[in-house]
Amino acid sequence: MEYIKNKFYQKASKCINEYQKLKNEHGDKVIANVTIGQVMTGMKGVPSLITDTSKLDPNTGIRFRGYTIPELREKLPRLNPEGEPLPEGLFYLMLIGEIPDRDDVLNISKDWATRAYVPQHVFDVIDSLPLTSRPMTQFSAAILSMATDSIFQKAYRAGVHKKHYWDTTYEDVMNLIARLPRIAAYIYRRNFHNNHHIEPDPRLDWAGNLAHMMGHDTEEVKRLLRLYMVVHADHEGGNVSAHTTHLVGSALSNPYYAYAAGMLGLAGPLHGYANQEVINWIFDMIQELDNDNPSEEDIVAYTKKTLSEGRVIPGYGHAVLRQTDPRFTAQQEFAKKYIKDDKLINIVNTLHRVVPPILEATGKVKNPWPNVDAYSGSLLYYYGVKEHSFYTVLFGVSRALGVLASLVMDRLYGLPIERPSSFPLKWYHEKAGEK
Ligand code: FAM
Repeated sequence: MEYIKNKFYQKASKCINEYQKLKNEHGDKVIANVTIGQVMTGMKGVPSLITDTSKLDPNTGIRFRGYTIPELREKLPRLNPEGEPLPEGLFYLMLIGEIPDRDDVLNISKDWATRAYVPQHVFDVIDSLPLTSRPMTQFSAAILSMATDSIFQKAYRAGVHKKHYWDTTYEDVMNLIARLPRIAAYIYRRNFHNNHHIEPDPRLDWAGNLAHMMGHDTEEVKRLLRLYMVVHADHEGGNVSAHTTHLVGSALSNPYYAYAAGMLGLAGPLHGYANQEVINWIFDMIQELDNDNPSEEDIVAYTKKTLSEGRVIPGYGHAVLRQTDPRFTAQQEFAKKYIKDDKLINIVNTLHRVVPPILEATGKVKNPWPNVDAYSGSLLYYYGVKEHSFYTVLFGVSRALGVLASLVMDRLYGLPIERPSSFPLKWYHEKAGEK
């Protein structure tokens, strides 16, 4: 499967010169001013990272190498005309910058199937954790334990030249991505199906195999997981999971360390844990109202009550987006197409109507619209993946595609260690002209 690696190098190596030219010839050019407000609100909008895989527009949402989600759903190869595109195709697009043909995608599926072997000690690490430990704790521990296999780390210690770092990073990244469905499914079956594990089927595609190993071996769940893996894969470079993976990787930590660190960020409730929180929050509402078919008025009242308790409404708001998230819309369209009438999905749709004006009325929420997490849990639940404490693991499996494709490029460009400056609060007071 050297073909994909060679193709990547052929295309991406041209950018090394562009990077060097910008650094050497235009290093002094000013591209932005930074305000105290930006520093005080999480550096939003400060251009400071290089990420080629995708770019987020506040109003139109994510584009992967220039393609919107509806364009991807139309153009990326799929297994059958009625299905969803394979995430393997999106990985190819993010890495190489071109829409793949069907053979390219099937080649990646095969490549990952041959790399999917998970060493026994990874299962031992998972099994050593109590069942009370969260699935994301088990997932990140499992990823970390695979660092024993890092080819990059071995090559670094052997003194390989820095211009070759990308090569062993690529190998680690492909191995890591290939193993994730097996690890995720193992955690799922361990926690929720009495440790009855299901062996991988190497003939299946990456997401299809995940559904199979989780025990949801239907075409419907495979189709849903293919969509899920595509829409969650990347959201430019500044979000917590992508930025953390890049930051840790910038110290030349091996890809297992870098991605495990990114996953610990994804596990936070303001980021990827929000997909679980949405379902937790809806179920708390149902329980409190003692009604699984709440009226619009009940939902409005519960939303306002949550806000009055100083809590956030999960699945709403975004640090960059200022419109409904197209990842939300893609899932909503999927639900419209395949699901006729479902109580949980009806609640999610009602929330979509009532929450934005309530958040807008607070006068402080910059984006009152739903994000990706507002829909994902209800779809999984509908199709029988009801164990919501597991949902962030699925988000994590998908997020590997974008953040690890970027890590290969970081190493190809030879990006340096990241090291912004920090100052005491007093310094900012002085800059503001205060004493
Ligand atoms: N419910 C209630 N208050 C909210 C809110 C929400 N959904 N979204 C923002 N706010 C508040 C926010 O807490 C802040 O309040 P204070 O000034 O009192 O601290 C104020 O509105 C201004 O925040 P912002 O500038 O609009 O948002 P941020 O850029 O600081 O934060 C989010 C962005 C996503 C962390 C925030 O909207 C939020 O907490 N949303 C709910 C959690 C969630 O759904 N996260 C998932 C995000 C996602 F797409 C992902 O990463 N998967």
